[in-house]
Amino acid sequence: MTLVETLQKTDEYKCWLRYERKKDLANIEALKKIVVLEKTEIIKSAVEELKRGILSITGIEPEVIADREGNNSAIVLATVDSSNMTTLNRSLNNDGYMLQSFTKPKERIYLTGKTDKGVLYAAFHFLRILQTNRDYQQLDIIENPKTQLRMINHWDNMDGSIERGYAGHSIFFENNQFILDYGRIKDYARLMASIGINGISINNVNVHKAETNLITKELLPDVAKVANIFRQYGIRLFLSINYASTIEIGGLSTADPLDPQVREWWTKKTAEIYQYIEDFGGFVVKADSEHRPGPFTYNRNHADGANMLGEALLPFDGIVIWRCFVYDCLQDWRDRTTDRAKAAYDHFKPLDGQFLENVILQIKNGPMDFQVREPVSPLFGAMPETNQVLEFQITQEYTGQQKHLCYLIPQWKKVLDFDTYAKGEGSTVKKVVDGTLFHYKYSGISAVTNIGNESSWTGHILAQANLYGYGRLIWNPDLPEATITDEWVTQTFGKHPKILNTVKEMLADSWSIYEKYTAPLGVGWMVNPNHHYGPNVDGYEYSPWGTYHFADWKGIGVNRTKKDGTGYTEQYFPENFDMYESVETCPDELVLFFHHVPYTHVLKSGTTVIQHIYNTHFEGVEDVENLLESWISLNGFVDEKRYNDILQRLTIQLEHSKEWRDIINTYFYRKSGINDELNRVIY
Ligand code: GCV
Repeated sequence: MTLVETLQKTDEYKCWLRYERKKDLANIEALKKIVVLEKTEIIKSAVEELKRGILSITGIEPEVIADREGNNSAIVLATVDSSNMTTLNRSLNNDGYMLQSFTKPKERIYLTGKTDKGVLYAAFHFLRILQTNRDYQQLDIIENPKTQLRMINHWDNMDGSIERGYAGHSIFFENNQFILDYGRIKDYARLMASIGINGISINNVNVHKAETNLITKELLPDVAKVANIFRQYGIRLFLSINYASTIEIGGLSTADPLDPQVREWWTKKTAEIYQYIEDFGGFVVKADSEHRPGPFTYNRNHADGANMLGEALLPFDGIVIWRCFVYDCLQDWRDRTTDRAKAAYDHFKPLDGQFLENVILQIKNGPMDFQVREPVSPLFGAMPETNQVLEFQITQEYTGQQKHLCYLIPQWKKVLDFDTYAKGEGSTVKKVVDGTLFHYKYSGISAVTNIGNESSWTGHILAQANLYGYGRLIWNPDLPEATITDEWVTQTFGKHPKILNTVKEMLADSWSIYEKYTAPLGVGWMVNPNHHYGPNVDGYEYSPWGTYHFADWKGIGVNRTKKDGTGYTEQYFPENFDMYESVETCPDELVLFFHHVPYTHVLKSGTTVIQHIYNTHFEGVEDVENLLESWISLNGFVDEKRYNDILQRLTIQLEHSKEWRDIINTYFYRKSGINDELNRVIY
């Protein structure tokens, strides 16, 4: 048995596609036959998945038959065209589908997609209904994804390592070669398609020498093999490229985007890529940031750089995803007007309207870098003439590195629901990135994945909830958190109410618990240099001139006001500017992100800043103790392997949360000289 075949038998590997046996579904006539009205590669995947799922859930091995007349009870798979239901076209967008069931005269379940991709999504939806015990006999559902580009970014390097990866090595690369473990890549594609992902970039945005070669004829055949698997699941493959490829592998002496030779090189290179991969998605680019090359070297701007690539991709319907995470990591903050938070807006806002139609700007959710708590980036909504994509981080770089439990759906929902006021009230981020606010040609949501080659994919088994939840949330940003969590827990652990209620509660509180013992009131960055794990108040590597929190003996926080600070608040539309500019109206949770205040400043909660720091750090540890107890109460309800695995992580979390508590409390006690009102022991 191969390694992947062994893994395929384990619950942790199957994630939410466990297809647990349900006795009450053992004798359903409609599940015994599958009628297929159109055959494409993607519909073949849908049939295969239905067969696998139904066999596992019911014990029935469905037979695939041709039956246009409807004489049999069956599941019927069709596209709108093949089923002649053309009126449906008006109700469905490209990836949309309909689920309908009838009990008379025969039991028929129709899974109808606008395209074959819709059929595949409908098949996964139907299996979800069976897995979560919902009524499959009364189906009348129309589903359209609200987000057009639903993307996953890998930060995988060709040596097999993963930048900010906490679940083992890459599933694609090892020793500067492709692994081409088709079984694993296919299972990955199944997991991703089941939550609606339609684009995956497979390599790190920091493109080193080895990954630069991915677009050479030596490696493109292997890239194409991965793309072929993805295609069967409706996923387009993207590559991160080295902006200076013309120099690194093209034999030119420049990467100037306006140089005709450079442009010609990219045009030819892009055409070559499409010879290998006909549906290649396009390029993801990190330029002029953290030592990456970019157009600045040639006194060109980011529109010049992105448009050069856009032009090369345009004839093939490819797109450029150009990241806005552009800042000078060696910036000296001592003048107190320089502010990393301002960088993305300062670089990109003036370029609005100058990008080609197939260029999309990818913007991190916050202005800094995936901290536990940040305000929403003011760039959302600020560029009506430029396609925008939102970037989240599923991998838990600053949120516990998959050793700590931190369910990120509540954080992401807050971002998506944030009102930018770009076109008056109701201009939420979700409306910017679903393209409806400004009628973008391309828009969507991306995230850095948390998977690796460990048996559970995500290291911490409960971190699978972040991956699942990400896909479900971006399909429909209005889905309630509770719905997503219920679905995930039930599919992952079964339907026992004790498991459901306990795990749901643990997940729901986990982000705020993590915040309590790590990052008070919007302060981030108090982590060890480079690997970013564990407490170190002044540790972050890009703060050589001091700290990112500006704490001294009198107070703490960064003054980002227009009045006398860095002026960052000005980047927001007036309603949000007003809210953040005044310490009176700024929400407590972000007060130290926007204001420098004395330790004795009284928060809206009624406590002083210093007392809040002490309290939350003590509370945070107590909360982790409760998480651990909750999990222990599930002993016997969850299989031993997964139970012990999670137990072990929560035990580490408890130990490390104490370290956070002690280091942070001691630091601020020594700095401020103010005692804890409750006289608890602060080392
Ligand atoms: C891929 C942060 C991370 C880097 C990452 C960078 C980015 O700075 O620490 O590892 O690089 O973000 O998003 O490009």
